[in-house]
Amino acid sequence: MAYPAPPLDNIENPRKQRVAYFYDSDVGNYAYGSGHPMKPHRIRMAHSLVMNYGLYKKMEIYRAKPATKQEMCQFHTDEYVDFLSRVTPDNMDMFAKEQVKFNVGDDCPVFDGLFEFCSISGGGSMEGAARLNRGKCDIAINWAGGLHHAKKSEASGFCYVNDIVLGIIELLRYHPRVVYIDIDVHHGDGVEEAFYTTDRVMTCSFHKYGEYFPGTGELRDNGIGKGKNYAVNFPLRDGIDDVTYKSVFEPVIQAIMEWYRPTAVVLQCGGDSLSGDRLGCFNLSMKGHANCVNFVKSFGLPTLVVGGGGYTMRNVSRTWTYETGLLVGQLVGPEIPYNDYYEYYGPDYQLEVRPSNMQNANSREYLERVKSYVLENISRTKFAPSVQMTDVPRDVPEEGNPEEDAEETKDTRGGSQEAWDSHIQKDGDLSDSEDEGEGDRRNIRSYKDKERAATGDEMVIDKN
Ligand code: YEM
Ligand code: CA
Ligand code: ZN
Repeated sequence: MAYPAPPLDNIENPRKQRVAYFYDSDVGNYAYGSGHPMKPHRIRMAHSLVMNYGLYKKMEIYRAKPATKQEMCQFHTDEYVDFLSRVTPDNMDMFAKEQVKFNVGDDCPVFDGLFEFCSISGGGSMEGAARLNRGKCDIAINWAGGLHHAKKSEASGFCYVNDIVLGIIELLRYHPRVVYIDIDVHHGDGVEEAFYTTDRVMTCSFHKYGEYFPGTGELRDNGIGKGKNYAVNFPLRDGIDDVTYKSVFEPVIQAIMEWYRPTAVVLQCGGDSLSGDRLGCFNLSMKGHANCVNFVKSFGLPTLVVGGGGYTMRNVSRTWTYETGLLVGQLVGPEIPYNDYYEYYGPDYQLEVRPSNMQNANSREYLERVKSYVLENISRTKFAPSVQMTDVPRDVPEEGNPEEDAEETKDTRGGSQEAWDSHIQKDGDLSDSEDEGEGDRRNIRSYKDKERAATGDEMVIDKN
Protein backbone atom coordinates (compact mmCIF):
# COMPACT_ATOMS: atom_id res chain seq x y z
CA MET A 1 0.00 0.00 0.00
CA ALA A 2 1.61 3.29 -1.04
CA TYR A 3 0.23 6.73 -0.34
CA PRO A 4 2.70 9.25 -1.72
CA ALA A 5 2.08 12.71 -0.28
CA PRO A 6 1.83 15.30 -3.03
CA PRO A 7 4.64 17.85 -2.99
CA LEU A 8 3.74 21.00 -1.09
CA ASP A 9 3.73 23.22 -4.17
CA ASN A 10 1.03 21.10 -5.74
CA ILE A 11 -1.76 20.36 -3.35
CA GLU A 12 -4.65 20.28 -5.82
CA ASN A 13 -6.82 17.56 -4.47
CA PRO A 14 -8.79 15.51 -6.97
CA ARG A 15 -10.82 13.87 -4.18
CA LYS A 16 -11.86 17.01 -2.28
CA GLN A 17 -11.98 16.55 1.45
CA ARG A 18 -14.72 18.57 3.15
CA VAL A 19 -13.33 20.71 5.95
CA ALA A 20 -15.17 21.88 9.09
CA TYR A 21 -13.30 24.60 11.02
CA PHE A 22 -14.17 25.38 14.64
CA TYR A 23 -13.56 28.84 16.03
CA ASP A 24 -14.98 30.78 18.95
CA SER A 25 -14.12 34.48 18.93
CA ASP A 26 -14.13 34.56 22.73
CA VAL A 27 -11.00 32.40 22.80
CA GLY A 28 -8.53 35.23 22.19
CA ASN A 29 -9.80 37.17 25.20
CA TYR A 30 -8.54 34.67 27.77
CA ALA A 31 -5.15 35.40 29.30
CA TYR A 32 -3.01 33.15 31.50
CA GLY A 33 -1.35 36.20 33.08
CA SER A 34 1.39 38.66 32.24
CA GLY A 35 4.65 37.02 31.25
CA HIS A 36 3.06 33.62 30.81
CA PRO A 37 4.18 32.05 27.50
CA MET A 38 0.78 30.54 26.61
CA LYS A 39 -1.28 33.15 24.77
CA PRO A 40 -4.73 32.19 23.46
CA HIS A 41 -4.57 35.41 21.40
CA ARG A 42 -2.47 33.46 18.84
CA ILE A 43 -5.64 31.56 17.85
CA ARG A 44 -7.40 34.85 17.08
CA MET A 45 -4.34 35.95 15.07
CA ALA A 46 -4.46 32.73 13.07
CA HIS A 47 -8.19 33.15 12.49
CA SER A 48 -7.75 36.69 11.21
CA LEU A 49 -5.11 35.49 8.73
CA VAL A 50 -7.27 32.54 7.67
CA MET A 51 -10.19 34.86 6.93
CA ASN A 52 -8.09 37.47 5.13
CA TYR A 53 -6.56 34.84 2.87
CA GLY A 54 -10.14 34.00 1.88
CA LEU A 55 -10.01 30.45 3.19
CA TYR A 56 -13.56 30.77 4.55
CA LYS A 57 -14.75 30.16 0.99
CA LYS A 58 -13.37 26.64 1.04
CA MET A 59 -14.65 25.35 4.37
CA GLU A 60 -17.55 25.49 6.78
CA ILE A 61 -16.98 27.52 9.92
CA TYR A 62 -18.66 26.61 13.19
CA ARG A 63 -18.72 27.79 16.73
CA ALA A 64 -18.93 24.62 18.80
CA LYS A 65 -21.16 24.23 21.81
CA PRO A 66 -18.78 24.58 24.77
CA ALA A 67 -18.03 21.26 26.45
CA THR A 68 -20.10 20.71 29.57
CA LYS A 69 -18.85 19.48 32.94
CA GLN A 70 -20.53 16.17 32.23
CA GLU A 71 -18.74 15.82 28.91
CA MET A 72 -15.37 16.64 30.47
CA CYS A 73 -16.03 13.92 33.06
CA GLN A 74 -15.92 11.29 30.33
CA PHE A 75 -12.18 11.51 30.95
CA HIS A 76 -11.54 13.75 33.94
CA THR A 77 -12.66 13.07 37.49
CA ASP A 78 -15.79 14.79 38.79
CA GLU A 79 -13.80 16.31 41.62
CA TYR A 80 -11.22 17.89 39.31
CA VAL A 81 -13.80 19.26 36.86
CA ASP A 82 -15.85 20.60 39.74
CA PHE A 83 -12.77 22.42 41.02
CA LEU A 84 -12.06 23.92 37.57
CA SER A 85 -15.64 25.12 37.33
CA ARG A 86 -15.57 26.83 40.74
CA VAL A 87 -12.12 28.34 41.18
CA THR A 88 -11.59 31.99 40.22
CA PRO A 89 -8.82 34.52 40.88
CA ASP A 90 -11.08 36.06 43.55
CA ASN A 91 -11.82 32.88 45.50
CA MET A 92 -8.65 30.85 44.90
CA ASP A 93 -7.36 31.39 48.44
CA MET A 94 -10.20 29.16 49.59
CA PHE A 95 -8.88 26.38 47.34
CA ALA A 96 -5.27 26.26 48.59
CA LYS A 97 -5.31 22.50 49.16
CA GLU A 98 -7.01 21.78 45.84
CA GLN A 99 -4.51 23.93 43.94
CA VAL A 100 -1.70 21.69 45.16
CA LYS A 101 -3.70 18.52 44.57
CA PHE A 102 -4.66 19.47 41.01
CA ASN A 103 -1.31 21.08 40.12
CA VAL A 104 -2.76 24.52 39.56
CA GLY A 105 -0.17 27.24 40.12
CA ASP A 106 2.74 28.67 38.08
CA ASP A 107 2.52 26.76 34.80
CA CYS A 108 -1.25 26.37 35.06
CA PRO A 109 -2.52 29.49 36.81
CA VAL A 110 -6.07 30.31 37.81
CA PHE A 111 -7.21 33.06 35.44
CA ASP A 112 -10.47 34.81 34.68
CA GLY A 113 -12.73 32.58 32.58
CA LEU A 114 -10.51 29.49 33.00
CA PHE A 115 -13.43 27.07 32.85
CA GLU A 116 -14.99 28.76 29.80
CA PHE A 117 -11.63 28.61 28.04
CA CYS A 118 -11.45 24.86 28.72
CA SER A 119 -15.02 24.43 27.50
CA ILE A 120 -14.26 26.16 24.21
CA SER A 121 -11.15 24.10 23.59
CA GLY A 122 -12.89 20.84 24.55
CA GLY A 123 -16.12 21.62 22.71
CA GLY A 124 -14.29 22.25 19.42
CA SER A 125 -12.51 18.89 19.49
CA MET A 126 -15.58 16.95 20.62
CA GLU A 127 -17.77 18.52 18.00
CA GLY A 128 -15.14 18.08 15.32
CA ALA A 129 -15.04 14.38 16.19
CA ALA A 130 -18.85 14.18 16.18
CA ARG A 131 -19.05 15.69 12.69
CA LEU A 132 -16.40 13.27 11.43
CA ASN A 133 -18.35 10.40 12.96
CA ARG A 134 -21.49 11.41 11.15
CA GLY A 135 -19.71 11.76 7.83
CA LYS A 136 -20.51 15.48 7.69
CA CYS A 137 -16.91 16.39 6.99
CA ASP A 138 -13.66 14.64 6.16
CA ILE A 139 -11.36 16.94 8.12
CA ALA A 140 -12.20 18.92 11.27
CA ILE A 141 -9.91 21.69 12.53
CA ASN A 142 -9.79 23.08 16.07
CA TRP A 143 -6.76 25.30 16.61
CA ALA A 144 -7.99 25.99 20.17
CA GLY A 145 -7.45 22.32 20.95
CA GLY A 146 -4.36 20.17 21.25
CA LEU A 147 -3.87 20.56 25.01
CA HIS A 148 -2.07 17.24 25.32
CA HIS A 149 -0.51 17.53 28.79
CA ALA A 150 -3.76 17.59 30.81
CA LYS A 151 -4.26 14.50 32.98
CA LYS A 152 -7.35 12.80 34.36
CA SER A 153 -7.23 14.77 37.61
CA GLU A 154 -4.37 17.15 37.16
CA ALA A 155 -3.47 20.22 35.16
CA SER A 156 -0.02 20.16 33.55
CA GLY A 157 2.08 22.12 31.08
CA PHE A 158 -0.45 24.94 30.49
CA CYS A 159 -3.23 22.36 29.89
CA TYR A 160 -6.25 21.79 32.15
CA VAL A 161 -8.78 19.80 30.11
CA ASN A 162 -7.54 17.28 27.57
CA ASP A 163 -9.67 18.12 24.53
CA ILE A 164 -7.76 15.50 22.51
CA VAL A 165 -8.73 12.64 24.81
CA LEU A 166 -12.34 13.87 24.74
CA GLY A 167 -12.26 13.99 20.92
CA ILE A 168 -10.75 10.51 20.68
CA ILE A 169 -13.38 9.10 23.05
CA GLU A 170 -16.00 10.55 20.71
CA LEU A 171 -14.30 8.99 17.66
CA LEU A 172 -14.12 5.60 19.40
CA ARG A 173 -17.90 5.46 19.40
CA TYR A 174 -17.72 4.87 15.65
CA HIS A 175 -14.15 3.92 14.93
CA PRO A 176 -12.48 0.64 15.89
CA ARG A 177 -8.95 2.07 15.65
CA VAL A 178 -7.82 5.67 16.08
CA VAL A 179 -4.27 6.87 15.60
CA TYR A 180 -3.02 9.94 17.47
CA ILE A 181 -0.03 11.77 15.97
CA ASP A 182 1.72 14.54 17.93
CA ILE A 183 4.28 16.91 16.34
CA ASP A 184 4.46 19.32 19.27
CA VAL A 185 8.06 19.65 20.54
CA HIS A 186 6.88 18.20 23.87
CA HIS A 187 5.85 14.62 24.58
CA GLY A 188 2.07 14.05 24.29
CA ASP A 189 2.01 12.56 27.77
CA GLY A 190 -1.64 13.15 28.74
CA VAL A 191 -2.98 11.44 25.62
CA GLU A 192 -0.49 8.58 25.82
CA GLU A 193 -1.36 7.96 29.47
CA ALA A 194 -5.12 7.94 28.78
CA PHE A 195 -4.80 5.17 26.19
CA TYR A 196 -1.69 3.35 27.44
CA THR A 197 -3.52 0.10 28.14
CA THR A 198 -5.72 -0.17 25.04
CA ASP A 199 -5.11 -1.26 21.45
CA ARG A 200 -8.07 0.84 20.24
CA VAL A 201 -5.85 3.92 20.11
CA MET A 202 -2.27 4.05 18.91
CA THR A 203 -0.42 7.14 20.12
CA CYS A 204 2.68 8.43 18.36
CA SER A 205 4.65 11.42 19.59
CA PHE A 206 7.79 13.01 18.15
CA HIS A 207 9.44 15.20 20.77
CA LYS A 208 12.56 16.59 22.34
CA TYR A 209 13.72 14.12 24.98
CA GLY A 210 16.40 14.67 27.62
CA GLU A 211 16.24 17.34 30.31
CA TYR A 212 13.08 18.70 28.89
CA PHE A 213 9.45 18.99 29.99
CA PRO A 214 7.57 16.73 30.78
CA GLY A 215 10.41 14.19 31.01
CA THR A 216 8.37 11.24 29.67
CA GLY A 217 8.29 9.69 26.18
CA GLU A 218 11.31 7.41 26.31
CA LEU A 219 11.83 5.25 23.21
CA ARG A 220 11.07 2.08 25.14
CA ASP A 221 7.79 3.26 26.64
CA ASN A 222 5.43 1.39 24.36
CA GLY A 223 2.25 0.66 26.33
CA ILE A 224 1.22 -2.08 28.71
CA GLY A 225 -1.25 -4.98 28.77
CA LYS A 226 -3.51 -4.88 25.74
CA GLY A 227 -1.84 -1.60 24.86
CA LYS A 228 1.64 -3.12 24.50
CA ASN A 229 3.23 -1.75 21.30
CA TYR A 230 0.36 0.70 20.77
CA ALA A 231 2.31 3.67 22.12
CA VAL A 232 5.09 4.99 19.88
CA ASN A 233 7.70 7.46 21.11
CA PHE A 234 10.30 9.10 18.89
CA PRO A 235 12.75 10.97 21.16
CA LEU A 236 14.72 13.71 19.41
CA ARG A 237 17.58 16.06 20.22
CA ASP A 238 17.87 19.80 19.64
CA GLY A 239 17.87 21.41 16.22
CA ILE A 240 16.11 18.86 14.03
CA ASP A 241 15.54 20.33 10.56
CA ASP A 242 12.97 19.80 7.80
CA VAL A 243 14.88 17.15 5.89
CA THR A 244 15.75 14.95 8.86
CA TYR A 245 12.30 15.33 10.47
CA LYS A 246 10.67 14.20 7.21
CA SER A 247 13.10 11.27 7.00
CA VAL A 248 11.71 9.85 10.24
CA PHE A 249 8.13 11.16 10.27
CA GLU A 250 7.05 9.75 6.91
CA PRO A 251 8.30 6.16 7.29
CA VAL A 252 6.92 5.92 10.84
CA ILE A 253 3.48 7.23 9.87
CA GLN A 254 3.46 5.10 6.71
CA ALA A 255 4.19 2.01 8.82
CA ILE A 256 1.43 2.86 11.31
CA MET A 257 -1.06 3.26 8.46
CA GLU A 258 -0.04 -0.07 6.92
CA TRP A 259 0.24 -2.18 10.06
CA TYR A 260 -2.33 -0.68 12.40
CA ARG A 261 -4.82 0.41 9.73
CA PRO A 262 -6.53 3.17 11.72
CA THR A 263 -10.00 4.23 10.64
CA ALA A 264 -9.60 7.78 12.01
CA VAL A 265 -6.71 10.11 12.78
CA VAL A 266 -6.12 12.88 15.31
CA LEU A 267 -3.18 15.14 14.45
CA GLN A 268 -1.79 17.49 17.10
CA CYS A 269 0.06 20.36 15.38
CA GLY A 270 1.85 22.07 18.27
CA GLY A 271 3.70 25.06 16.84
CA ASP A 272 6.54 24.93 19.37
CA SER A 273 8.42 22.54 17.08
CA LEU A 274 8.98 25.52 14.75
CA SER A 275 12.33 27.25 14.47
CA GLY A 276 12.63 30.22 16.82
CA ASP A 277 9.93 29.13 19.25
CA ARG A 278 10.21 30.80 22.64
CA LEU A 279 10.16 27.46 24.50
CA GLY A 280 11.06 25.03 21.73
CA CYS A 281 14.45 23.80 20.49
CA PHE A 282 13.73 22.36 17.04
CA ASN A 283 14.53 24.00 13.71
CA LEU A 284 11.51 23.27 11.51
CA SER A 285 10.38 25.80 8.93
CA MET A 286 6.69 26.41 8.34
CA LYS A 287 6.83 24.15 5.29
CA GLY A 288 8.69 21.43 7.17
CA HIS A 289 5.97 21.48 9.85
CA ALA A 290 3.23 21.59 7.22
CA ASN A 291 4.74 18.63 5.40
CA CYS A 292 3.56 16.48 8.30
CA VAL A 293 0.01 17.78 7.87
CA ASN A 294 0.14 17.20 4.14
CA PHE A 295 1.49 13.68 4.57
CA VAL A 296 -1.21 12.73 7.09
CA LYS A 297 -3.89 14.27 4.86
CA SER A 298 -2.74 12.20 1.89
CA PHE A 299 -4.09 9.01 3.52
CA GLY A 300 -7.63 10.36 3.10
CA LEU A 301 -8.87 9.16 6.50
CA PRO A 302 -11.35 11.09 8.68
CA THR A 303 -8.98 13.45 10.49
CA LEU A 304 -9.29 15.78 13.47
CA VAL A 305 -6.58 18.46 13.35
CA VAL A 306 -5.86 20.35 16.57
CA GLY A 307 -3.41 23.01 17.74
CA GLY A 308 -1.30 22.69 20.88
CA GLY A 309 1.85 24.45 22.01
CA GLY A 310 3.50 27.31 20.19
CA TYR A 311 4.95 30.32 21.98
CA THR A 312 6.17 32.66 19.26
CA MET A 313 2.71 33.86 18.35
CA ARG A 314 3.41 35.30 14.88
CA ASN A 315 4.97 32.00 13.74
CA VAL A 316 2.19 29.87 15.19
CA SER A 317 -0.48 31.92 13.41
CA ARG A 318 1.50 31.86 10.14
CA THR A 319 1.88 28.09 10.27
CA TRP A 320 -1.67 27.21 11.32
CA THR A 321 -2.96 29.48 8.55
CA TYR A 322 -0.74 27.82 5.97
CA GLU A 323 -1.87 24.42 7.24
CA THR A 324 -5.54 25.45 7.07
CA GLY A 325 -4.91 26.38 3.42
CA LEU A 326 -3.27 23.07 2.75
CA LEU A 327 -6.16 21.17 4.34
CA VAL A 328 -8.74 22.97 2.20
CA GLY A 329 -6.58 22.54 -0.93
CA GLN A 330 -5.54 26.18 -1.38
CA LEU A 331 -1.91 27.10 -1.07
CA VAL A 332 -1.58 30.57 0.53
CA GLY A 333 1.14 33.19 0.63
CA PRO A 334 3.82 34.33 0.44
CA GLU A 335 2.68 37.91 1.15
CA ILE A 336 0.75 38.42 4.44
CA PRO A 337 -2.59 40.05 3.54
CA TYR A 338 -3.80 43.01 5.57
CA ASN A 339 -5.47 41.68 8.71
CA ASP A 340 -6.35 42.73 12.28
CA TYR A 341 -2.85 41.93 13.51
CA TYR A 342 -0.79 43.01 10.51
CA GLU A 343 1.84 44.77 12.64
CA TYR A 344 2.90 41.46 14.23
CA TYR A 345 4.33 40.27 10.92
CA GLY A 346 6.85 43.05 10.30
CA PRO A 347 9.37 43.96 9.14
CA ASP A 348 8.98 41.72 6.07
CA TYR A 349 5.25 40.79 6.23
CA GLN A 350 6.02 37.40 4.68
CA LEU A 351 4.22 34.20 5.62
CA GLU A 352 7.25 31.88 5.67
CA VAL A 353 8.83 30.78 8.96
CA ARG A 354 12.47 30.20 8.08
CA PRO A 355 14.88 27.79 9.72
CA SER A 356 17.93 29.15 11.53
CA ASN A 357 21.55 28.03 11.26
CA MET A 358 21.43 26.20 14.61
CA GLN A 359 23.23 22.89 14.85
CA ASN A 360 21.25 19.68 14.35
CA ALA A 361 22.18 17.40 17.28
CA ASN A 362 20.33 14.45 15.68
CA SER A 363 22.93 12.48 13.74
CA ARG A 364 21.86 10.24 10.83
CA GLU A 365 23.04 7.23 12.83
CA TYR A 366 21.00 8.19 15.90
CA LEU A 367 17.85 8.73 13.84
CA GLU A 368 18.31 5.45 11.93
CA ARG A 369 18.74 3.53 15.18
CA VAL A 370 15.60 5.03 16.75
CA LYS A 371 13.64 4.58 13.52
CA SER A 372 14.58 0.89 13.27
CA TYR A 373 13.43 0.25 16.84
CA VAL A 374 10.16 2.10 16.27
CA LEU A 375 9.39 0.37 12.96
CA GLU A 376 10.12 -3.02 14.46
CA ASN A 377 7.63 -2.35 17.26
CA ILE A 378 4.95 -1.05 14.91
CA SER A 379 5.20 -4.26 12.90
CA ARG A 380 4.09 -6.13 16.02
CA THR A 381 0.68 -4.43 15.90
CA LYS A 382 -0.45 -6.16 12.70
CA PHE A 383 -3.36 -8.03 14.14
CA ALA A 384 -4.69 -5.80 16.88
CA PRO A 385 -6.09 -8.58 19.12
CA SER A 386 -9.32 -7.06 20.30
CA VAL A 387 -10.20 -5.29 17.08
CA GLN A 388 -12.08 -6.86 14.21
CA MET A 389 -10.32 -6.30 10.92
CA THR A 390 -13.58 -5.71 9.08
CA ASP A 391 -14.19 -2.05 8.42
CA VAL A 392 -16.98 -0.12 10.04
CA PRO A 393 -19.24 1.84 7.67
CA ARG A 394 -18.38 5.54 7.55
CA ASP A 395 -21.79 6.46 8.96
CA VAL A 396 -25.14 4.89 9.47
CA PRO A 397 -28.09 7.25 9.02
CA GLU A 398 -30.44 7.42 11.95
CA GLU A 399 -33.84 5.96 11.36
CA GLY A 400 -36.52 8.61 11.28
CA ASN A 401 -34.42 11.42 12.74
CA PRO A 402 -35.41 14.49 10.76
CA GLU A 403 -32.51 16.51 12.13
CA GLU A 404 -30.11 14.10 10.47
CA ASP A 405 -31.52 15.02 7.09
CA ALA A 406 -31.78 18.75 7.73
CA GLU A 407 -29.80 20.78 5.26
CA GLU A 408 -26.60 22.24 6.63
CA THR A 409 -26.57 26.00 6.99
CA LYS A 410 -23.39 27.01 5.31
CA ASP A 411 -21.61 30.02 6.77
CA THR A 412 -21.14 32.03 3.61
CA ARG A 413 -19.20 35.21 4.23
CA GLY A 414 -18.34 38.51 2.77
CA GLY A 415 -17.43 41.94 4.07
CA SER A 416 -15.25 42.88 6.99
CA GLN A 417 -13.53 40.76 9.59
CA GLU A 418 -15.95 42.09 12.20
CA ALA A 419 -18.91 41.06 10.08
CA TRP A 420 -17.50 37.58 9.65
CA ASP A 421 -16.79 37.28 13.32
CA SER A 422 -20.19 38.53 14.39
CA HIS A 423 -21.75 36.18 11.87
CA ILE A 424 -20.04 33.20 13.37
CA GLN A 425 -20.26 34.04 16.99
CA LYS A 426 -23.39 35.96 17.61
CA ASP A 427 -25.79 34.92 14.91
CA GLY A 428 -26.41 31.55 16.49
CA ASP A 429 -28.84 30.31 13.88
CA LEU A 430 -26.17 30.37 11.22
CA SER A 431 -23.59 28.01 12.53
CA ASP A 432 -24.04 27.07 16.14
CA SER A 433 -24.08 23.34 16.00
CA GLU A 434 -26.76 22.92 18.64
CA ASP A 435 -29.19 24.05 15.96
CA GLU A 436 -28.17 21.13 13.82
CA GLY A 437 -29.21 18.37 16.10
CA GLU A 438 -25.73 18.03 17.59
CA GLY A 439 -26.45 19.87 20.80
CA ASP A 440 -26.18 16.62 22.68
CA ARG A 441 -23.16 14.95 21.14
CA ARG A 442 -23.80 11.79 23.14
CA ASN A 443 -27.29 11.34 21.74
CA ILE A 444 -26.06 10.12 18.42
CA ARG A 445 -26.21 6.36 18.43
CA SER A 446 -23.88 4.67 16.05
CA TYR A 447 -23.59 1.36 14.32
CA LYS A 448 -20.99 0.39 16.90
CA ASP A 449 -23.18 1.50 19.81
CA LYS A 450 -25.96 -0.73 18.57
CA GLU A 451 -23.55 -3.61 18.11
CA ARG A 452 -22.15 -3.06 21.60
CA ALA A 453 -25.59 -2.85 23.15
CA ALA A 454 -26.36 -6.20 21.56
CA THR A 455 -23.11 -7.88 22.63
CA GLY A 456 -22.61 -6.13 25.93
CA ASP A 457 -19.13 -5.17 24.70
CA GLU A 458 -18.70 -1.67 26.06
CA MET A 459 -15.69 0.37 25.20
CA VAL A 460 -12.77 1.67 26.05
CA ILE A 461 -11.38 3.56 28.85
CA ASP A 462 -11.11 2.40 32.35
CA LYS A 463 -12.42 5.39 34.29
CA ASN A 464 -10.82 4.25 37.53
O1 YEM B 1 9.34 22.87 33.11
C1 YEM B 1 8.25 23.06 33.62
C2 YEM B 1 7.95 22.77 35.05
C3 YEM B 1 7.88 23.93 35.94
N1 YEM B 1 9.09 23.47 36.63
C4 YEM B 1 8.97 23.32 38.03
C5 YEM B 1 9.09 22.29 35.84
N2 YEM B 1 7.21 23.52 32.89
C6 YEM B 1 7.29 23.83 31.49
C7 YEM B 1 5.95 23.52 30.88
C8 YEM B 1 5.95 23.62 29.42
C9 YEM B 1 4.62 23.30 28.83
C10 YEM B 1 4.58 23.47 27.37
C11 YEM B 1 7.63 25.26 31.30
N3 YEM B 1 7.11 26.29 31.95
N4 YEM B 1 8.48 25.69 30.38
C12 YEM B 1 8.49 27.02 30.45
C13 YEM B 1 7.63 27.41 31.44
C14 YEM B 1 7.28 28.77 31.87
C15 YEM B 1 6.21 28.95 32.69
C16 YEM B 1 5.83 30.24 33.10
C17 YEM B 1 4.72 30.47 33.93
C18 YEM B 1 4.38 31.76 34.29
C19 YEM B 1 8.00 29.91 31.44
O2 YEM B 1 9.06 29.73 30.63
C20 YEM B 1 9.70 30.88 30.11
N5 YEM B 1 7.66 31.15 31.82
C21 YEM B 1 6.59 31.35 32.65
C22 YEM B 1 6.24 32.63 33.02
C23 YEM B 1 5.14 32.85 33.86
CA1 CA C 1 5.18 15.64 20.40
ZN1 ZN D 1 4.59 21.87 23.50
